[in-house]
Amino acid sequence: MIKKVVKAIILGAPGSGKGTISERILKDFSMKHLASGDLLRSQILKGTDIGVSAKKYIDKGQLVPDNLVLQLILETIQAHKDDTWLLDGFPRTLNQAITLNKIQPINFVINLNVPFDIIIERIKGRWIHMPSGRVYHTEFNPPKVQGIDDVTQEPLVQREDDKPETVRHRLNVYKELTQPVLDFYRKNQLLEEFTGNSTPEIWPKVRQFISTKLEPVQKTEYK
Ligand code: G5P
Ligand code: MG
Repeated sequence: MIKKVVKAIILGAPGSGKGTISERILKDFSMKHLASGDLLRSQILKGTDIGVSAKKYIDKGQLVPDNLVLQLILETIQAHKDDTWLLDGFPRTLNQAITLNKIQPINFVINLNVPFDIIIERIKGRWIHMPSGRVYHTEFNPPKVQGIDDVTQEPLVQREDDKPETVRHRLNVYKELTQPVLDFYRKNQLLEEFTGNSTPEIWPKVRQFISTKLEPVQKTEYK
């Protein structure tokens, strides 16, 4: 059944392509992108109290404590209560999932399943535009001009937590703390799993699935 207002979640290990697939979803469907990582990095850029506290955890590849993340996300959800949105990277702990469940019914949860060895390799080539969260890759999705954001012409940076040893730690944290979140949504029959080695392989299946829930606004062709 196609609904008017939809609340959806996209989950997956660090580097599984949540940001990349979300960008494609946003082009083809009318949704707001609420990404916990982008919201936290924006707090860091602004130098807020939450940003200063969160940076210590993010740079080490640890999860930011639930109380800080919940404060930020619940405020954001409240501000977008009448919108159709896609929540990226939240919830990441069972406690976050249970808290969200109490205040906001969710229509579906997409989980991206990409092998860890592929993730470790691809993250080495990631560059981002910090203020917007736009994501590039030196080979898979290069900017028009090397090191420069296509939209603002501002410089791109590599994330502090993308160092190989930190990425490995993030993947372990994911296995330990976020797998129970997947079980939670599986049990609630909300989880839709997409497995593959690349975004071109996964994206058409995600698009097809979302088309059963939301009317597409356009169809974008990708290489
Ligand atoms: P984030 O920002 O949520 P992660 O760790 O969940 O970070 P991340 O790293 O942002 O996830 P992603 O969005 O899943 O990864 O992946 P992506 O950026 O789209 O793709 C990765 C790279 O691969 C890109 O360069 C992309 O171009 C490339 N790529 C995509 N597809 C392909 C392909 O097919 N082929 C190739 N070759 N390349 C491809 O969270 C960061 C931190 O914030 C805190 C935590 O500290 C976390 O570690 N945080 C939270 N803490 C507590 N609770 C929460 N809910 C939190 N949310 C964030
Ligand atoms: Mg991301």
